[in-house]
Formats: sequence, C-alpha cells, structure tokens
Amino acid sequence: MDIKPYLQEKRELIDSYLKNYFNKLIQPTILHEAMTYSLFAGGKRIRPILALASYEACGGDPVDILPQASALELIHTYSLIHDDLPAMDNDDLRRGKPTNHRVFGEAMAILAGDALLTEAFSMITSMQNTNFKLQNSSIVEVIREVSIASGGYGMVGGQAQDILSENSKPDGETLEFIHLHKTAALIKASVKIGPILAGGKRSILEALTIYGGHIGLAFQVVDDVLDVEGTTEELGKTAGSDLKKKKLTYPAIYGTEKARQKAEDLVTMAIDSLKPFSSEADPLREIALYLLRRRA
Ligand code: GRG
Repeated sequence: MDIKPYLQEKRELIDSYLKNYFNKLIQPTILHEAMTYSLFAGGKRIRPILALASYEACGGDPVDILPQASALELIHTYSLIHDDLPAMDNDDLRRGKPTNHRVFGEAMAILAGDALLTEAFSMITSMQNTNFKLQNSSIVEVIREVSIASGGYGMVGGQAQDILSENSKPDGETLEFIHLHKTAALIKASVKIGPILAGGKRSILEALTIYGGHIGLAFQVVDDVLDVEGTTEELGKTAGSDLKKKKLTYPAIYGTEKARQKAEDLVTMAIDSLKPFSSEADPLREIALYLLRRRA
C-alpha cells in the first residue's frame, strides 16, 4: 500500500478537528496566538496518526477517537515549545519557523506550552461522535496512560536526563534511558490508545505495546541520524545541533552506520510483532517503514 495518501487523509482529519476545537478564542488572545502558532506550524502529526491507525487495526472507525488522538499533538507541541526555550536547547528554528519564544517571548512560550499540556486532558474527555459513546473506564485508562508517558516517569524524565547528560562521557545505558523516556514513551502510549479505546483482547494490546515501543525507539534513533545527515532546510530545525551541544546520541556513541542498522532492526521487530493482525494493520506496518525512511 502507498502510505502517503493515508497519512495525508489522517493529517487532514486531525487538523480539521484541532482547527474546530480552537475556534473558541482563549483570552488573552496573545496566548491563543502563541498556542496555535506552534500547533499549526506544520508537524507530521505522527502520534495522533498512530493512535488512529492502531484503533483501525482493532476494527474501529478512526473518526470516533479524533479527540483522544489529537490531544497527543497538543502534548507533543508543548514539549517542542519547552524544549526550544533558552533554558533548554535554546533553538531559533522549529518546523521551519522561528521558535515560539522567538516570536512571543519566553513567558508566553512557557504559558502556551503549559496551556497546551493541560488542554490535552480536557480534549481526551471530549466526544467526537454523539451517537457513539466511548466507555468512561477506557477514557480514564487513556488519561492514565498518556499522563504517565508524558510526566516524570516518561517524557519529562527523559528530558531531564538528556539535559544532565550534555557533555558527559559516552554511556549506552544512559542513552537508552533518555531515548526510551524522552521520545519512545509518548509514541508507545499513542499506539496503545487504539486497543484501549477499542476494548480489544489483552493479547492485542500486548502486541501493539511491543510495536509501539520498538517504533518509538527507532523514531529517536532516526532523529539522531537525521541531525547528522539532514540539512536545516529539510529538517525545519537547526541541523547538527546535537553534535554542537555534545548530546548523548546513537551516532555519537556507535557511529552513523550502526545507528541506521539499529533503527532498521527495531522496525523489523515492530513489524514482526504485528503477526496477530492481517491487512487491517497494513497502515501500521507501512508507518513503521515510513518512519525509518523519513528525511524530516
Ligand atoms: C516540562 C519544562 C518542561 C519541558 C518538557 C519533555 C520535553 C520538554 C521535551 C522532550 C520532547 C522532545 C524534544 C523530544 C524529542 C522527540 C522528537 C524527535 C521530536 C520531533 O518530533 P517530530 O519529528 O516533529 O514528530 P514534528 O514537527 O513532525 O511534529
């Protein structure tokens, strides 16, 4: 299957849900502008798409879980805004545009991130299709899954270790901790949302959890390689910045060739874990390959 039209169609669904959601103005309007500036700056929407695709693999109609899937993009966007702040990576460019704090100032960028993170949990409790009611218990499970993956036990923990490890000596174990928490945790949670909301069998949730963990880690390994091999124009963010900041990355410890091989192995294992599924999981298989081959 050609994954491009699939990704495009799902991206449009997510964008139109988000546009509609933020039609209601947040006051003061500068906060609304700062939030929507980064939210609509042109991200790949890969986390919400993974949630929709895994729900579809479990037999559901993706449209029914647009609020829960789109909420992942709010959390992801918040993390990018805060990651770019002068106190963290101090970056000027993100998604091909000046970073949030460069346009709105540091205080408003921090608040825009805070508001996006908080709003995500309200969005998760929204219903898209009034004829179709998700179980309250599965919504609670999604909130638990997403909050654990984003907080100290997940993404924020990984970010803290990432900052602590700048300029430190190469250490594979710490690198694994950073990547599993900073990036893979939220990607894995995105994939898990599908089976949780579909109320599928335990074995299906387990298979998708393995898939999510592998592609989550592969995603960050590819990101590390792109930082070395990509251009600022392709990436929409400053290329080579990991190297400049002496970050712990796969290429820095193992070299680019081994890092590429690691990403390929992870994607192979991810696709293998989808054996319980037939063609309904083809989008998930193709997304794994797309993440491996991406140039941005
Ligand atoms: C709590 C103060 C505070 C900050 C949190 C947790 C955090 C800041 C930042 C970590 C998030 C981070 C930068 C993870 C790296 C993951 C990564 C590869 C991001 C790029 O994701 P893509 O390629 O981006 O999906 P697009 O632009 O396509 O959405």
